[in-house]
Amino acid sequence: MERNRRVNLPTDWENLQRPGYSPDYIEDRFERMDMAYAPGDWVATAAAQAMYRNNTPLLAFIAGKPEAVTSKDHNYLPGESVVKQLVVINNSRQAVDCTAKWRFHLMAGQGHSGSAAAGQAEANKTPGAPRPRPLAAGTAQVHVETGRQARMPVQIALAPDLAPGTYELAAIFDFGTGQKQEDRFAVHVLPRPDTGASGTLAGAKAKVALFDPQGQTAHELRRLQIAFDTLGADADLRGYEVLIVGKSALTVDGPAPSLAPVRDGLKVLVFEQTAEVLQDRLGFRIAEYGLRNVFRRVPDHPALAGLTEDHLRDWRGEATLVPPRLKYQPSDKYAGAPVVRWCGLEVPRLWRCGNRGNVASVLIEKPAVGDFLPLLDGGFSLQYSPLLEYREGRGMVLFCQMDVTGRTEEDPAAEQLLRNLLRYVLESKHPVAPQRKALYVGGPEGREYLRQAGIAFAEYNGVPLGPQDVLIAAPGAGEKLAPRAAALTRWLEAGGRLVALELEDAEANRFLPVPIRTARQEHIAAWFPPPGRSSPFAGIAPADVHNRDPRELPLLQAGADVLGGGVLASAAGGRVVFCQMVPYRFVKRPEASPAFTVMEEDPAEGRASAWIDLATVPWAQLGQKLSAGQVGNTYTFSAFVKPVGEPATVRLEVERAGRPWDRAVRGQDQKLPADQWSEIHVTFVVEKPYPEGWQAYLHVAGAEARLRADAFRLYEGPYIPWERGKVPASPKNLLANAGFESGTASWYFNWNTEQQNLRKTFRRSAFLLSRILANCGIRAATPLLGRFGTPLQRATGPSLVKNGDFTTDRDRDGVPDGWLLSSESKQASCGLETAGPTGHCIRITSPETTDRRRSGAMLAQHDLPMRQGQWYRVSFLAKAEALAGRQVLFAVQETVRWQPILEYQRFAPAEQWKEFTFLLPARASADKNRLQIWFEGGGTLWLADVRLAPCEPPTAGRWLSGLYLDKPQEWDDPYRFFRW
Ligand SMILES: [Ca+2]
Ligand SMILES: [Ca+2]
Repeated sequence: MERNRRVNLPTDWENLQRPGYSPDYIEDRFERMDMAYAPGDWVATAAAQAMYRNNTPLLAFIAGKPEAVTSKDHNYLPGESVVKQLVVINNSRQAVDCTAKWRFHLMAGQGHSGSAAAGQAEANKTPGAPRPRPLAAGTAQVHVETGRQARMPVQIALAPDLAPGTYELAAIFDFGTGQKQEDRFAVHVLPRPDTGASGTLAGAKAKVALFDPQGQTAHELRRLQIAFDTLGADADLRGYEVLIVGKSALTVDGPAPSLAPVRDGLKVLVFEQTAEVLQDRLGFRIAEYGLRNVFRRVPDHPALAGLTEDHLRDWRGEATLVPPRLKYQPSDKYAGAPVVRWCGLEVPRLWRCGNRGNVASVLIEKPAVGDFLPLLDGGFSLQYSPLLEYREGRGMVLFCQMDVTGRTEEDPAAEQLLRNLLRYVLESKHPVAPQRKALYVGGPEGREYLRQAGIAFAEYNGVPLGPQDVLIAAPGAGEKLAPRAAALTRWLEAGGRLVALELEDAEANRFLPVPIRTARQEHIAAWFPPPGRSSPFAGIAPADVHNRDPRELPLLQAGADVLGGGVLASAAGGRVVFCQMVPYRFVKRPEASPAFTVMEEDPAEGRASAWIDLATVPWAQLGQKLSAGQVGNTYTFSAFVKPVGEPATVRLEVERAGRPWDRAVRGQDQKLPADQWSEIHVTFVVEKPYPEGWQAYLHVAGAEARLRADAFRLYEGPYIPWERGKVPASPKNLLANAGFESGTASWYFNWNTEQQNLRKTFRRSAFLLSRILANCGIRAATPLLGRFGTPLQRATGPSLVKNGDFTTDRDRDGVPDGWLLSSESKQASCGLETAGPTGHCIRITSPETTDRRRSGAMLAQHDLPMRQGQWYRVSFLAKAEALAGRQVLFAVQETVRWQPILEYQRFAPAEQWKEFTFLLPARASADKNRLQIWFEGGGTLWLADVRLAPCEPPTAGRWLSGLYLDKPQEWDDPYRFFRW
């Protein structure tokens, strides 16, 4: 059908005078099912089909085993039993009889390998094809009353000699009503790990060290008969070829070995670490999500031997890296919704309910700096990797965030992956390729980007290249390289590598050995199968070339092996690589965010001037609200503006400070030259009253504009030029703080939205380029190795709380030294106990009462001096019993005027001990402060180890530097829950 085709409607002359609309034609339709086209024009998507299939009055399907009906266990070993249930749900208005016939057979249309999806598609395409011989079959009959459901167990014993491959459990449900339903479930049988190619690991000769305070990984290694030495954090790693870092071995602030020996060839296998460690200690951006499927990015990598995408989903049992329930703080900002800290930012998050079937609980965002090869990826936009190989010097660190260790049930694919990983690091036949030297030739943008990305490079100046050199050629390179085309050809044949960025054929063909053809065409997205390990594009996903800001690029058409529709290509046996989408065309200053500040620097007038950075914002307004001028009078609005770095487009406007926001004047857009002060002005007559007042502002257009502004004037009368350095002769300025000498006071800075499409495309293409260069042997240095051995200091000073561990009570009255207990109720009491995680705690009890406000209890300590703007880390352990009010409050109050210094915080202790931490800025400076923890109503609260210590701002952390080029913002967290 032709969408949005114009359809003329006949004129209904007879009824022309009737009320209501009488449309002449239909053209642009609001394309919603109830508003456009005929119902038959709409085709159900896969999601709609799933809705139809699962939302009829009768529903029958294959479900998980009785202990876990939602489980999707599908990876099995020969000799195991597959246990499922056939579930029949009767939501209809009558009782039904259902006959379920099931059979288990080798998946049609495939041998003992290949994907289930392909096999299923094949089976669906050929309904007449003979069905494979069933290996097991059965029939069950059930009577289900209306509103009830029935579950019929199915158990299939897999023969001990069953060939590995994809099998299928198929069930047909025949209801007495004549309705039939069908369901299929793919079962993947993997080879026994102790047979065939994946035999024992005991023969590995490498000398292995293990750092594993938790001991879960040691248990796995012993089970696999791998010899290792258990080392402490300060051990000397010399003499070891492999270091294994056990699951959860690292903590944020605890000791761990330094990984500097990696540069000399040490191989490190890091098993599952917590989100906190990966983010706070190692500086990764992470996603803690609980993925149940991931994708192969380098399918022929030895770590993935014998595993397909089918095996990498819905693992048996539960993962144990993260607790089954989300750890969060209830947020006052988001109406009590859970918030977590992601990159130091408070972001709302949905609750988590269990880890069943998880294959990767905490994933690492693919870094844009350093040689990181994702072997698997998953999560939002496939931006995260749960299996990431990092190379530096002659060694490597392999991060395994796949949930292979300590599952509640074993999964054969998890076991296969574990053995693959160990074999890969224990065998010495996978040396890390040496680093090469980079030279750059081309325009300034590429050079600036390489600098930002930390790539060490030299300028290409025409000297002969060595076979280990990599030449990065960007637009502008043709001039320099054309005279040396013959030498370049010889160099490429000798082993040289050339990375061509955004080159068009006219320029490239001046120096390349093979002529290419490019065409400027719009590029949005492309799909290609994951490149192999030896490809110059190894580790790159279609998602990395997804352009969220569609535009024309010089796509490769001919003369090279094209990937992704020509956005990538290689020639000369992979020695020439083309990358036509580069990050710096989307964002040039990735660390910038929209900003308005006042600086005592480079003023047009006085000492201070305003500084504006638009980052990716398309436009912004810097202005003031003021009373409107007199009708009939003439006014002039002017300002000094100095674009920085690049010219900027600005205009002046005065508008009504309320609906309909109509303008008193709108100046012309003016493109001002870079790096010099210009005065712009607009003179206008007030033609009508503006009772709401005016908003007078400078409008700045164009992402990434940066400028200074100063000496605004809005005054009655015609324009009077202001010579800088002289006192202006103009009449009274209606603007306050017009020269920013009092900081940002009186000014507002409005901007609409950052262009997330640019930010996201930058992020992905930055990884893309980093990966292409790394595949050529060009690696940016990162601080990663040093961070392993460098614990994070959480607090920057000692705790201000005296006797916070509740060890002393000299007068033995039950109230610990330095603390006070207060309550409206005389029966409230407290006492010290030698119990709890630290061995000492305080118990606070308030009697039950009908009047909650007349009871409850408060534990307080006075005289904690605090400084405005300083961040404090508050931490304590707590548990409670029978708290009528459920919640407990924490605050620090200043006791002269009773203002909160640290904002009120709520927490809900449970019957088990739990640690609570809050990171809070002091709202004022004061010495007479009272720390207070209190609850209303009856109940008992236990507290231990109360600390309050100055700390670094939570927004400052290792994730800000070293591994990524852009600064994280709240909206960069794709798992932010945005309903509040
Ligand atoms: Ca000034
Ligand atoms: Ca006492």
